[in-house]
Amino acid sequence: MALDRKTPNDLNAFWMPFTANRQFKKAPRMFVGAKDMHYTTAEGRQVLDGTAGLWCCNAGHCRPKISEAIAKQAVELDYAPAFQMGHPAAFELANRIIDIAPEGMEHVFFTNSGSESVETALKLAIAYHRARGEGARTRLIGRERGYHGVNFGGISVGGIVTNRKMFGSLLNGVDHLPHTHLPGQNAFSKGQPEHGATLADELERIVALHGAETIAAVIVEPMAGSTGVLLPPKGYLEKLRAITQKHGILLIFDEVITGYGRLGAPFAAQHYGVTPDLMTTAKGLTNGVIPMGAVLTSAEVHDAFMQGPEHMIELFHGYTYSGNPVAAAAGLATLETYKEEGLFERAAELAPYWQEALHSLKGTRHVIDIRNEGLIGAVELEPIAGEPTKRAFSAFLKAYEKGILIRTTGDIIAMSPPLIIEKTHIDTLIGTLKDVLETLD
Ligand code: PXG
Repeated sequence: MALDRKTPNDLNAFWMPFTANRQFKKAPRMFVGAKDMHYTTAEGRQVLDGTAGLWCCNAGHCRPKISEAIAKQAVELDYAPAFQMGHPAAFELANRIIDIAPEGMEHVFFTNSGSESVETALKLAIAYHRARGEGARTRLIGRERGYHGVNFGGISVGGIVTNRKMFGSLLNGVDHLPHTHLPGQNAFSKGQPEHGATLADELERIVALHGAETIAAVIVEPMAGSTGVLLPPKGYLEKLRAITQKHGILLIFDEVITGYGRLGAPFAAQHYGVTPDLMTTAKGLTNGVIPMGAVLTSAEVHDAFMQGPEHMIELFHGYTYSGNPVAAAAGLATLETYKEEGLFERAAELAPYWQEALHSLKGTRHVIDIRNEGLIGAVELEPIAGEPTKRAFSAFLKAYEKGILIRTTGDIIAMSPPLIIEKTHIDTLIGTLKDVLETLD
């Protein structure tokens, strides 16, 4: 008998990522379709996408231009070896990314995910110094509450305790800056908070402790998404840039969430006016449709490797699917869609409306902080005493029942809708969330 593909016969085999598997499998939530701003559930309900999938479907769902480009590429050139061979789409996509990147970013290394972009950037940083004769620069500096994917380098520089503590001793030679969350001083700030720029000075303390000549790179999310939307205090990123520059340390911006228009500029680097040496990206690069990531580097980083005999491989790193043709086609069609529809500008235009809608939740039951930037928002809830995360997760379930998709981390609700969102959708999203919170225990 043919399987009804909308209701799999058994949920047991698939070990789901970052999911309460046992709970999910007792009461599964399945999407079977999507179009523009909405998902369709297996029961045939429409759910408004308040999160762009997982912060990735910036152009909304099932956009014909992207789907058609993928189909066309799959019948024309399905796969080409990524090492020692090329195909045009990957070169073209690299150029289109550089077209929208901050000045100074000149090269692109393709990966398949944000996590791989992070590993690639960390390896590039260490290898860059070695190539220049500074092989002692091996230390990597991350930040508390930072999220840089789930591979060993990423969780080592990352600062989310639950993602680290199960997995042994991690990379050595890593240190962390303090996080920038100062609720006592900054609660309910609209956009960048006023207080906390001096937290960047902690980098000077770390440099003094270890010696600049042992530090390869500092990696931060310019705006920390996954941990629950923590914005850089005014002046903070500028200070990080100045201190890293002063000590010859590379600055890596992890733009996996902030890249491709989420803040209203192509990248957070432009939004905040601070240019790093390397940038990690993924997600919105292909609208989330085909897995792909990209690391952007300055000419200085790239050129340090371009020495020695020309027949020699310069960098012993790469993936079977680096620059995969179908992914590259998806990336090209995605960037074209963003451009044709002016979606980054649209995000910038909608940001003030989004901000006011979000902050209208101030005073709603359980709400202890609201944070926003571009088309990102977070609503932090007072945790239930002794039961952290439970209140926000109940809100998530209730919101889903009422037809909106939100994300939760800890007791923080995060939202990051597709950039095609209309004001009426914002009203529905925030209005429904208000109802959910007012009726929540
Ligand atoms: N860096 C950053 C800054 C990220 O946000 C990654 C790296 C890893 O990307 P991959 O493609 O390997 O997952 C991310 C991913 C959430 C959520 O709801 C956030 C991410 C992924 C899934 C859920 O906060 N961020």
